[in-house]
Formats: sequence, C-alpha cells, structure tokens
Amino acid sequence: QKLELSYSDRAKLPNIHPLASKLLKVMEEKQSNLCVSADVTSSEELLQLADSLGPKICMLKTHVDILKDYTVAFNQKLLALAEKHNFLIFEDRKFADIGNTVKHQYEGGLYQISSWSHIVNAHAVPGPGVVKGLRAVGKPLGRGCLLIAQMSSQGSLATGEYTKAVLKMAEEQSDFVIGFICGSKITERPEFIHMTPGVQMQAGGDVLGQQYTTPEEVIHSKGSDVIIVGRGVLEAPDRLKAAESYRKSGWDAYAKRIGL
Ligand code: 5FU
Repeated sequence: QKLELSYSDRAKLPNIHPLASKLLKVMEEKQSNLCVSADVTSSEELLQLADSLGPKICMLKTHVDILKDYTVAFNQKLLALAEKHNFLIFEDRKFADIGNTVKHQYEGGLYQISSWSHIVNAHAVPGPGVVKGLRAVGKPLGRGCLLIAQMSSQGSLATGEYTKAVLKMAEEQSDFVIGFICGSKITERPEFIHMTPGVQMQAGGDVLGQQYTTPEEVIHSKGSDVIIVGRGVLEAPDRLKAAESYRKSGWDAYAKRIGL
C-alpha cells in the first residue's frame, strides 16, 4: 500500500493555500470530511441545520438562490454559526461567464457572495478568465475557489480531456484555486483538495440524473478528500444521526486509506 499524507501533514505543506490549510486543519480537528449540502428553501431552516449539524461537519454547502426568504441578515447569522462551530461555508454558485461578469456576480447583486462564503466554485468552460475575475474579488478577502472537473450527474460532458484541461487551469492559478469538484482524485498534488458530491449510503440515483456512490467508495477507493451529502442527510428521519453516520463512514474510509 502506498504511503499517503494525512490531512494535517497536507495542511503544513509549504505551498498550500491558507484557506486549504485551514480546511484540512478543521477536518483533522473535527475528524470530519463531511460537507453537508444544505439544500433547503427556508433561511430559518438552513440556520437551524447549520447550528445543529455544525459540530459534525467541516463545511456547509449552500445554494443561496433557492432561499425563498433571503435577507442580508441571513449571511451574517450563517457566518456567526460557521465561527461558532468551526466550519467553512461553500456557496455552490458554479460561476460560468466571462471574468468581468463573474466579478459582479461574486461581489454584488442581491447576495454579495464574496462577503460571506469562504469557498465558491466555477465551471472551466469560459477559459481561465473566469478564475481571474473571481480572483480579483476573492483573493484580497482570503477566499478560495474550486473548479468543476467532473460532475456526478448522468451524461456529464466534464470527462476525459476536459477534466485534464481543468486540472491544468487549476495548476496555473493555484494562488486562488484550492481544489476540485470531482468524482475521484484527478491529481497527485497534495495541495489540491478533492470534493465529491453524489454521495449516499446506498449507491443508486434519483429520477433527474443524479448518481450516488458510497462514502467508503468515494474516500477509500476513489481517493477523494471530502464527501458532499445533501438528501442523504436532509431526508433522513433524524438528520443529526444521519450526519454522524456519514461523518463516521467518511472518516473511517480516510483512516483506512492512509493506514491509520
Ligand atoms: F457539481 C455538482 C455535481 O456534480 N453534483 C451535485 O450533486 C454539484 N452537486 C450538488 O451537490 C447539487 O447541486 C446538490 O446541491 C448537491 C447534491 O445533493 P444530493 O441531495 O446529495 O443529491
């Protein structure tokens, strides 16, 4: 079995992005590689989720544009909960336009994402300008970005040569890109963090093309770092219990991978 760096070893690498380092430290401290995808439509419910599941997660993923009752106060409350429970916020905005437009979308508009979200993501389709635009806003704030290298949905076009080109784009802008959304590890560079959506305890899918893999498969076999779980937790009869079982599964798979 080949020797692999632990999350805490990677947090100390000389070329690691400070935000990636912070995330890896949080993961080690909380023994959690679980990111809960808080796909609910009420702000109150989202905040309540963040407060109750906070201790179990390294990161909370949002889709702020699905909230039916968004207010500016919501951001600040979410940020306070992230501090209280020591997790990072990842707004899954999937920016995909020219640099000048994404700059406005990231900083301004109704949501002012850059002011509260530690991590955002982008499609590589527009070329490197999308990252340059986001970086102009996010870098001074200490934010970081994930590039979408692969998707969990059936028939995704982000495969093969496209995925390789995404990796190259990330390597060229590693002062702002901290990792990937992907189905499996796509690079041996330990500074990059791999995060995988489409995770449930049972493999399978939904009726709209989502495809699920188990935590064990994602972390141990595919070599990803973070599991992103939405409905696996949200639709469970006891969300806290479900989050704990995903945390434990993900962590056990990691421990097995690095030979702990
Ligand atoms: F980039 C991606 C992807 O490839 N697949 C995804 O499922 C993002 N996602 C998000 O992860 C999606 O928008 C949901 O917010 C979440 C998965 O939710 P689920 O309920 O666990 O299927």
